[in-house]
Amino acid sequence: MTKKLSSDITPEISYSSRRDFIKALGVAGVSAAVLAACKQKPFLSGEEIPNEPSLTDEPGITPLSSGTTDELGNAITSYDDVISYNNFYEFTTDKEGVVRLAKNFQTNPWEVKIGGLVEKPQTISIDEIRRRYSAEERIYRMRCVEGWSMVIPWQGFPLAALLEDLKPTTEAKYIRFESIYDPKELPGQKNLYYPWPYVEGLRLDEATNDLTILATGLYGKDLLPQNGAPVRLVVPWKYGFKSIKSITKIDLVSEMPVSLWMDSAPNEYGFYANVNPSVDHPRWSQATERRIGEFSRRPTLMFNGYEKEVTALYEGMDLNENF
Ligand SMILES: Nc1nc2c(c(=O)[nH]1)N[C@H]1C(S)=C(S)[C@@H](COP(=O)(O)O)O[C@H]1N2
Ligand SMILES: [Mo]
Repeated sequence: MTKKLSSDITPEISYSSRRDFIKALGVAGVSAAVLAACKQKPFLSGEEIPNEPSLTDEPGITPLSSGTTDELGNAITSYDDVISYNNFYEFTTDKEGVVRLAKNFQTNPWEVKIGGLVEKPQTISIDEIRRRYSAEERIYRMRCVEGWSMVIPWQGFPLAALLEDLKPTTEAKYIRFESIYDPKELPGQKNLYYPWPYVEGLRLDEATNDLTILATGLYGKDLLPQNGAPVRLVVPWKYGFKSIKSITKIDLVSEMPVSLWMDSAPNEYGFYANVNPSVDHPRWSQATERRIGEFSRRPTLMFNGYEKEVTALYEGMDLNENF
């Protein structure tokens, strides 16, 4: 099998999605003909468009306890966008096609096999995970390496809580995660270009940082398959691809794990993948991003705006080398 030189993760240039457009035009009251004519040139700036999160127009959505913005005052992304614009290559590389293909994906029963360099290896069911670790709400920005971002209200628990129960041995330096491997149910895994299963990893001190959570829900509801049900990682200061979905295996290891992206395009995707506006991707700039639901781009923040919480983790490291 020949490997392509670069991956399929491409910058998001033209998702001024029809949906966003139609929403905005609804507000402005402009005809569909004008929409067609202006497709490539958005004429409304983000500032003119009310970006109210629609918490109540989806049935079954619980009002959020911690408000409708993140700690920087950014509005949370609409539920509709969070559950219908997804990267989940096990289904398809088409972001707007995941939702349909993932619809009937079975995520209960589900087990996570945990082992490696721990005193207490265990296989836990998703029900047991939910019982043992009570979920709290965390509103986090998520910045995809492709140049778009969202603000998502997760429910989850600190990965540190699980690690405490596993009792990593002193040799454990990294944590390695694996997503489900099931080519019969996951059409994207028939694409042999990618080295399935999806693998990701963190350094142990990154894994135990309080920002790092295992999420089981969002917007007050259980995760849907397209968002990585029943349990996925969320590491908000790193590019979205680190936040591995539908986890079936966790191992504590002594060597830096090789992720799916490092394996398929090592010159483009490093182990750390910290959001950093001054380190460009080889094929595009990372200085700005488009918040889904907005039209104009905004500057990307160092560590995705979580500098205070995580800068100390990388003291003395060259972040250009360790991208
Ligand atoms: N197993 C798995 N996890 C994954 C991905 C994937 O393709 N497979 N895509 C990643 C990427 S690139 C991003 S941006 C986020 C998207 O999460 P969301 O669809 O819930 O917003 O999931 C990440 N986790
Ligand atoms: Mo991503």
